[in-house]
Amino acid sequence: PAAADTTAIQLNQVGYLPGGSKWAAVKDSAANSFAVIEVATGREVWRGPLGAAQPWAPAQETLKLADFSALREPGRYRLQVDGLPLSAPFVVAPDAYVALNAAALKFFYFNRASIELDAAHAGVWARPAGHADDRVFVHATAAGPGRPESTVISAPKGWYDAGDYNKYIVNSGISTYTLLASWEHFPAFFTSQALNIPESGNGLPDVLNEALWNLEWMLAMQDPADGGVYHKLTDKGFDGIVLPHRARHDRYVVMKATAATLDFAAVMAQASRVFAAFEAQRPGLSARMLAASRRAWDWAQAHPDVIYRQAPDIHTGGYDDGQLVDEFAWAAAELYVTTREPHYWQAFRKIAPRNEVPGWPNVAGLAWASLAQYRDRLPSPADRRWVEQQILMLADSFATRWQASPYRVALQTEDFIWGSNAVALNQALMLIQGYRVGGERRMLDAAQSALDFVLGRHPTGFAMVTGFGTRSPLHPHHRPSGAMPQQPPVPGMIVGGPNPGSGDDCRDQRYPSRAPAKAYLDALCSYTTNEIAINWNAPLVYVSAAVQALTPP
Ligand code: 9MR
Repeated sequence: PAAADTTAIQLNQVGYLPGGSKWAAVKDSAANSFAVIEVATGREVWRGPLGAAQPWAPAQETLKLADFSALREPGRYRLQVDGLPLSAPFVVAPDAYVALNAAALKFFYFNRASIELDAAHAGVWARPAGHADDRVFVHATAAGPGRPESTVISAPKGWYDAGDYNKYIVNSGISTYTLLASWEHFPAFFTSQALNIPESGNGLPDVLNEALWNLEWMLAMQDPADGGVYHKLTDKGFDGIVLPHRARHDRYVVMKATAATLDFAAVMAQASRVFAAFEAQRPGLSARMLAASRRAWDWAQAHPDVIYRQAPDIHTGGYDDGQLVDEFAWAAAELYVTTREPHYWQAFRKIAPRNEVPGWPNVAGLAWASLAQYRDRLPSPADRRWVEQQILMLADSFATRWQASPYRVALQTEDFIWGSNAVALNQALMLIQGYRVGGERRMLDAAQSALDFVLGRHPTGFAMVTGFGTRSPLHPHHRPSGAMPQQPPVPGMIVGGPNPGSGDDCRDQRYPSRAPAKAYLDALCSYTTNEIAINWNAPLVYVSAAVQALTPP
């Protein structure tokens, strides 16, 4: 039979929790009802009315919604609408997102630098070690009295950023934070998880084992002479589509800059409080991280406006951000929560930026999320109310948009930027903070909808995570996957998603649509819509764990 048309009836192709909300989007059709069919028996187990046809601007389409939230019985089903092909199959299961979460986290292992991926842990995606990064040159832009140009330093480990083989502190910051926050907010969920990574069983939960791989690299990116942090460790240009051990070019640490240094300070402060509970397994690590964080903070006080600028001989990712208030606020907030020293709280209060959806250039939301998590550490009840209000205001605005959206997502046309799938997930992450603070069910349901969106209730008909769902990306812009064309892509990777600014990265292949929510191409060349990245996978880890852990049975 022909491949299912996953665009006619769009739903979460991975599945739903018995107690979770369940929505599908149906291409405008004459039908006014839908049925849920059990796959094994062909039996109709549910019938309900379709909503009214409504246009959704980002996709330039008209859709009807099907709500089958009340279907709680575990099983394997399809949706049926007269005149349309059957939907992709999906499950209702109490552990619907457990395997997805594990794969999303294991992606970080697959993207590790400086280690061989052996068959015992990596299966068919085994590969030799790439980039030892033990002989890295100090670039002219990073030279200082202690480390003149061309000094050789060692900064191994860490994760490759994305489909490329470079390591960027700014993007590592938000990604590592998000994994550590997953642990801080849902420790029970992650305690029971076994990922089969080399460190599994060593007494640390695997989410922390994985985070530590990157934290150890980050520590090596701090200049011991003054506490400033290099912006990135990089080749001069991007590699071809080869496995990492074949990508042999000189590596450089480039320019100490304020955003990188503050992101480092924030994450090290957070990591310090997390690893304080594991002193027995990692003696001294927590204290070392806090000392590194304080030194980075001090460097940023003395160098408050060193904006990263790409040197003419460096052509890899920029991650340059000219707006640093949010980075200062985030570092101050994390340092306050960890140390409870009033001067950090004063520093935060003085500049407190508005709560907004997080992304690598805007980390304000991360500060608010940590302050909310530890609001019992705030100096006064008024401070506590202030933080709760900031969390609830943003979450409420997303929940309101979700409710009013004919497609049941908070995303609007302007949210379809590079990495739009992660915009949806980071909105969900902030909705979850709202749910955790205020307990309003619609905030959890709206977060669930964002997960549905990236898992197939998506106008492209794709479940946007490799290896999951009926129709998922087969050609992500990911060098290891592209270099092993005989294997399916590395599993558990979320691709960037629709990006109407996609331009001409694929000269020989056409984007099927320029509608903001549909400008997506499953092709290796499409780095603007089909790349993968650590900062997109991290909120997939967070949100899938949160929805799994928080949804009532
Ligand atoms: O995610 C980044 C996006 O916000 C920027 O618009 C884009 C262009 O600068 O870069 C994206 O990040 C890429 C990085 O620069 C290099 N590694 C791959 C990243 C994902 O595409």
